[in-house]
Amino acid sequence: KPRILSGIQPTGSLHLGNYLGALSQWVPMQDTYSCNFCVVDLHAVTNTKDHKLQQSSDGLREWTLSSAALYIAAGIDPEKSNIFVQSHVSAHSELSWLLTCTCPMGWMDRMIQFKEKKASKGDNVGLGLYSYPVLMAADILLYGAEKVPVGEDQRQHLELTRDLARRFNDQFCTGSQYKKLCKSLSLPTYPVFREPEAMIVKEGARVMSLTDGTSKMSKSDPSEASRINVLDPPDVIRQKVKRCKTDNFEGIIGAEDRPEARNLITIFKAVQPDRDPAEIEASVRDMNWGQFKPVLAEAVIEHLAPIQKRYEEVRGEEGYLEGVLKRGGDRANEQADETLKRARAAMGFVPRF
Ligand code: AQP
Repeated sequence: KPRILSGIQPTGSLHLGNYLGALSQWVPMQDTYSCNFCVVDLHAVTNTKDHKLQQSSDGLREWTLSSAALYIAAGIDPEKSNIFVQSHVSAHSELSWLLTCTCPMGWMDRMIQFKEKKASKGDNVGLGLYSYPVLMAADILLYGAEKVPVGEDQRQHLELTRDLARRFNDQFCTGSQYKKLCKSLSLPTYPVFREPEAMIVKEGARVMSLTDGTSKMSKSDPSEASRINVLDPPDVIRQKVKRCKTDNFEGIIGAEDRPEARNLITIFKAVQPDRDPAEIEASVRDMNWGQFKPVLAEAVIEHLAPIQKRYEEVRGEEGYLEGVLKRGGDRANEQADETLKRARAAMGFVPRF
């Protein structure tokens, strides 16, 4: 089966955007692909001091475990897919350094996401955030992933991954020397890295903030009211939906330029995947906001209920989650070490005695 790799940063409690845009999209991939889903905690620490993560390392620990448990609760099956924590596989950090040393500064200076974050955070951005795309490249290349499910905003980072793979292969994996070396170490002679392809997640899966329909729902938004967390209790969901931003147009469907309305309808459809989208629209077309909001809240609550229940079971069963992460980490280490060993050898590091 072709390999896939994806992950979420444990920078907070996972929200409806992470669930609809990532987790729920991963679930059906398990039947077609050999999947690696990791909790990317090394990426999470690239956030600098204005971020809530800095308030306590307990936060990182808890969000890492709760994210992994939510992967399972949302339908990622540890028997089919490999679930692990990024920092449990030290090859990610090491390959990231090797790639950092082959990456021209100019390539990094072009990264749009860093420019945007720097513009909004000023001096609060750290070196880790700058070199984050190289760590992401290491994540992908270690497992020889053929496809990477990414949002449109990550497309440039995936292009960088392809460029880094090609540059490394061209620089270190051609010529008779390389082949001779591989043979002497009993390693395969084909180039170390596979160039991955983007699997762009469909546009409808983008969930916007409840307080501003033009910016995406995000863990790092300082306002709790801006997002629905997957683990929010029903009353909290009702309150958040009740208070969310709307507009003064009549009816909740129609007219192009209505970001909040569009977002709420998108959510309403996404949490009822078994219903026909046209029929869903027809059922709420004549409602006003006061009528629609409770209906929306109940649909979200109903959709999340089984996930929340499963989450409690996963967290409640002593040793279960740890066992899943241990097995996942062991399998990931095995695959990653293989690639790292070849990358080290190709660059000229003396093999371990
Ligand atoms: N609002 C969203 N709508 C749809 N998909 C989303 N994702 C995130 N927000 C939305 C998807 O979730 C996956 C993991 O994201 P991440 O945690 O690695 O980073 P992010 O995209 O930066 O997510 P957040 O929630 O906004 O986190 P912070 O605030 O820490 O930066 C990705 O597949 C992403 O597309």
